Amino acid sequence: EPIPSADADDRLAAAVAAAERGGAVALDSFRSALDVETKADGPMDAVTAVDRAVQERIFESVGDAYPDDAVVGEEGDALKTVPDTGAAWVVDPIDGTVNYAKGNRVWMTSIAVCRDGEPVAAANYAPATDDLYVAGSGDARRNGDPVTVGDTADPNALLVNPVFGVSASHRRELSKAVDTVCIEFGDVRRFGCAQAALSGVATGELDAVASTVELNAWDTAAGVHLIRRAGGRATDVHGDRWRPGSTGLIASNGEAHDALVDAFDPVE
Ligand code: 2AM
Ligand code: CA
Ligand code: CA
Ligand code: CA
Repeated sequence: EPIPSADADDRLAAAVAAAERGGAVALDSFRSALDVETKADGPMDAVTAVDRAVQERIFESVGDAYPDDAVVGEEGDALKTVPDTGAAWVVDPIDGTVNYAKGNRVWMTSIAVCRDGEPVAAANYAPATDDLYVAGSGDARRNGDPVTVGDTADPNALLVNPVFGVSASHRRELSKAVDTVCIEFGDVRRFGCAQAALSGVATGELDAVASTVELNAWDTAAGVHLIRRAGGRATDVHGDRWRPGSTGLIASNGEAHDALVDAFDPVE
């Protein structure tokens, strides 16, 4: 584990404030009539004007507090990758837009702070249920209470979220990953919100997530930091320590991590 930088906890406070402000903007329009637009990957790759408004609100909040930090975000022409040096904020204004647009409560406003390319603070806020998951240099917490990953070790008892989205370009990867869980592990859970699944691993609601496809930092960094601070493990698809830009993500309670890597590693 890298030693989190001394300023991680100052930025965590600002990240929580920004996630709550952005989340409030999203909650205002939750379960109202929305114009849902389709992005490059088809109908499951959705976006609304609310996604953009939330990102704007968060960027404003972060820019006021830390004007010299880099800011990465899913929407618009924001920076898309985490720089290798310095402090960078990684923002997913609404993670789980399809759930959000359908009125399903499982969506989050996600913010990670990275230092030299490694997440050091995280705030995942689920406005519809008012659940807040945070971690800086200390314990991961849900609504203020310390949380730890679960202790399920038997592969046949693991609840696994295979892949996050179902983009047009990754249908086959999803079906293979679901197959792998059904055959080698306990059962499938698909939250429809990457950060909710990762937050769930940090609290023991879920045992693992497994993605073999390339992921963006806003779908991963905050949740990976929460899992690490909760005692779990996060690697790429080959079992090497996860970093933004890694290929795939296996994140788990740590108990059956090697079995997960073996099962999902595309090199058979
Ligand atoms: P999003 O809601 O921010 O787009 C379920 O679809 C999960 O996968 C969500 O967390 C979603 O994030 C994420 N995801 C990432 N890339 C996606 C894509 N190309 N298509 C659909 N979902 C995607
Ligand atoms: Ca999206
Ligand atoms: Ca997302
Ligand atoms: Ca999003």
